[in-house]
Amino acid sequence: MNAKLSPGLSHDDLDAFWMPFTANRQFKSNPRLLAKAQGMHYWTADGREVLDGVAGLWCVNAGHGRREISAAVAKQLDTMEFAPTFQMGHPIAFELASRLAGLAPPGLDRVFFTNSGSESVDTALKIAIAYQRARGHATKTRLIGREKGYHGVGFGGISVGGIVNNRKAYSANMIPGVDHLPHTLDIEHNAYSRGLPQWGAHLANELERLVALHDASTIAAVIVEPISGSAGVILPPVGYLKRLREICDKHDILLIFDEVITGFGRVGAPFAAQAFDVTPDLMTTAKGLTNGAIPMGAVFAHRKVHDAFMHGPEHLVELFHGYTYSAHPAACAAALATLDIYAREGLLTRAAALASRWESAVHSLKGLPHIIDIRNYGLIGAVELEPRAGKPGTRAFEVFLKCFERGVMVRQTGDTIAMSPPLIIEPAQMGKIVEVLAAALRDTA
Ligand code: PXG
Repeated sequence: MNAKLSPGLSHDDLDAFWMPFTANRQFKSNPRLLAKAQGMHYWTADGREVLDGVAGLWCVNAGHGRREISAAVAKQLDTMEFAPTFQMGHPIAFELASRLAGLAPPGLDRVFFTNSGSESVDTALKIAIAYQRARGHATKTRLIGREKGYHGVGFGGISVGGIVNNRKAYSANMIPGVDHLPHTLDIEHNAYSRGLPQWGAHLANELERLVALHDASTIAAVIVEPISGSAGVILPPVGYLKRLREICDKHDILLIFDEVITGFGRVGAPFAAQAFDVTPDLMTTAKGLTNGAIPMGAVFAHRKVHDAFMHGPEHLVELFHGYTYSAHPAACAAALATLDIYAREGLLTRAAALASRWESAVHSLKGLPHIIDIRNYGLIGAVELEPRAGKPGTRAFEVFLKCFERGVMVRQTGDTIAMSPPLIIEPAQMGKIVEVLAAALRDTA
C-alpha cells in the first residue's frame, strides 16, 4: 500500500506516529485524515466536506478557521514568542486572568494556567491538598472522585477518574488515598429524559457514607464533572450537585468541578457552575479556552483558597507548582482573541437559546434501531445503543464510521454516540447531524 494519502504522505509514512486513544493498527489500515477546516466543517485529505458534530474534540466552540485567533497568535509570536512566568511575568497573562475572573462564578477569581485539561486536574488536586495543609488541616489529604469520571490521563486524574480501561494497567500505581462516589447514569429510571433527569439526587448522599467511612478530617476534596463527557454524557440528576455542595460545606471539604468540556458555553452559560447555580471552590478548564487553537488550560480558584497560601514570608514561593508553558504568550493571545469572539457573538449563552431545538432534534431519533436511551443538555447530545453481545463498543464504532463516510463527524465512546457541535451551529446543521446518524443507525446490524 503505497498510494498517496495526501501530498507527501503515503501509507508507509503512518508508522511513526503512535496515536493517542486510537486503535492504531485499524486506523492505519483505513486512515481518516482531516486536512482543512472552516466554520462548521472539516475537509478530508481527499477533499470531502465533513460537518463537525463534536467541535473537534469538544473544544472548537466558536467554529473553525477563526482568523482573529490565528492573527493574534501570529502577532504575539512575532512580538515575543516566549516569556517565563516563574518569578517573571508578561502583560497579557495578567490581562487574560482578569478577563477570565470576570466570567467565572462569584469568588472564583484567581487563575492558575496550565497547558491541558489533564494538567488542570492535577493542578487542582494539588492545590486542594496544599490548601488544607496551608490552613493547618494537614490530615485532609484524601480525594473523592466518581465512577465513570474522566479527569484526563495524569496519575492524579486517572486515580480520581473512574474509567476502567484508563486505570487497569496502573492499578498498583494509583495515587493513594482516593475513593469514589457512584456514577449517576441510570437508564432504568431515567431513559429518554429531556435535559436533567429527575431521578437520582439521592446518589449525592453517598458522600455522607464515604465521610462516615473515612472521616471528614481525612478528606481534602471531591472532584466531579458537572456533566461527564468521555464516559458517554452522564447528566447530574436535578438537585444532585446542590446536595454535593451542601455535604462538602457541612464537612469542610473542597468541591472541584472539572469543567474541561462544560466550560466556555457548552451548556448555555459560561460555566456549568452558573447553569446549575452551584459554585465549586476550584474549577478546571481547558479546550474551549482557546477554541482549541493553542493548547491551554486554566484552574479557577476561589479567593479563599488562594488567600490561604498568602501567609508566611513574602519572599518565599507559596505554591511549588507550575509549568514552563503556564500562560504561554501565544496561548494567552489565542485565549484573549477567543474570549473576544465569544463576547461579540454571544456564544457563551447561545447554547441556552438553541437547547430546545437541539433537544427536539436528538430526541427525534427515538425508536430507531438499537437505541436504548437519548440524553441531552445545552449543546450536548448522546445516543446510547444496545451493545452487541460479547462485543461492546463495536456497534457504536461502526455507526461512527458510517456517519463519517456520510459527511458527519460524531464521537463514539463505548456504546454511546456523543455529539457536541460548535456553538455557532445553525438549526439546518442540527437536522443534518440527526439525519445522517439516523441513516447510519438504520444501516447498522
Ligand atoms: N477533564 C475532563 C472532564 C475532560 O473531558 C480532560 C479532563 C483532559 O483534558 P486533556 O486536555 O488533557 O485531554 C478531559 C478531556 C471525548 C473526549 O470524546 C473527551 C476528552 C478528551 C478526548 C476525548 O469525550 N476530554
